[in-house]
Amino acid sequence: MFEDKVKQRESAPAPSVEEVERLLERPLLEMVFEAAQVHRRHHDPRAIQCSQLLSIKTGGCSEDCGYCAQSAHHETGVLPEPLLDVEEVLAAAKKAKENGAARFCMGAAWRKVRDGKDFDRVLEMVEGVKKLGLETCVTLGRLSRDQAKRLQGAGLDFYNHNLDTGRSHYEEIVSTHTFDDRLETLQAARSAGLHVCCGGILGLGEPRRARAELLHELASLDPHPDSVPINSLVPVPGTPLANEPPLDWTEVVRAVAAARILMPRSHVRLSAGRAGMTEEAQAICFLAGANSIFIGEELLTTPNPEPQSDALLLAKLGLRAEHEKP
Ligand code: SAM
Ligand code: DTB
Ligand code: SF4
Repeated sequence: MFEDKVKQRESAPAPSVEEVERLLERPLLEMVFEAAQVHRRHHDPRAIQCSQLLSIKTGGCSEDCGYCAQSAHHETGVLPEPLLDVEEVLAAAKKAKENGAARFCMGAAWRKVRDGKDFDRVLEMVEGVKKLGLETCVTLGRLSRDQAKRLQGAGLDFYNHNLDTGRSHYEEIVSTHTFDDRLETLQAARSAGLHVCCGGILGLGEPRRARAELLHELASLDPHPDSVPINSLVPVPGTPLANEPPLDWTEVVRAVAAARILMPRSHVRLSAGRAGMTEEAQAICFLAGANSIFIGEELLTTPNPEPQSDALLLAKLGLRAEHEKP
């Protein structure tokens, strides 16, 4: 079994890119079976962690990420808006809690965090959301160690910062910052004792090898990321990747299964792209170890599945929210 090669101690080297590539090429159902076994050894297989997103600062971002609706480099119809008020954010968080979210994730279309009144306001948001009894997560772009400390002090649990794609494919997708910049921010978050949420996007025109590189990098983080979001590209008109053909659903299953095998204890989140997936494909992803989703009608700027259809799907599969007692 491949799992034997995955060292239980995360300080041991992760499987090489070549090994991960071979893992991704295995017969699909063998991979799913092994991933399901790993999943059951480390997690309650009926429990799904539920997070909800809110875009607290939308659009006008200086970065040129080729997939993103919020980059100022692309004409996507998403107009720049100022940072939301604290009250507005807390009202949305309250609603999210009522709708079954355990974690509230606030996203800002920033290249990096700048000290000043906007950052102070984000700190207030974190404090307020935490007081509502929710786990807190923010994704604000590049971050210094000092800023990470201040977020931690305000009650932040998770910092989301994705590696997005393999190192060799990164420059094809983004030119305004580097893969190493992303790694540096992850280190800053970790240095402040924050949990890290870090994953990537499938379907950016990358070869399978780049997916192997991404999974290798994620599994090389020590300790592994606490949450690993596996996003599928949501094609946004006006972006350079608007016409990228969708990936076959089996590639998503392969990435989820590999993430589960490589990072046995992490939460693997079936993230953006669920609205374009069938119930059957999602079910196989849950079998293969996905144990977290975004709930709620919207992601940041694009739609998520309807809450009623998500509730029905979880009920049909015998799954329940992780934070609700069986
Ligand atoms: N600006 C910050 C950053 O880049 O880290 C935070 C916000 S950014 C929108 C957060 C993540 O959303 C990206 O790293 C990417 O993984 C994901 N994302 C953005 N647009 C997407 C799309 N069209 N499809 C799938 N995932 C997307
Ligand atoms: C993550 O990995 N996916 C989320 C969250 N982290 C910030 C974002 C998905 C964005 C999908 C495109 C949009 O709605 O703009
Ligand atoms: Fe979008 Fe974040 Fe890239 Fe800005 S840095 S363009 S918000 S993904």
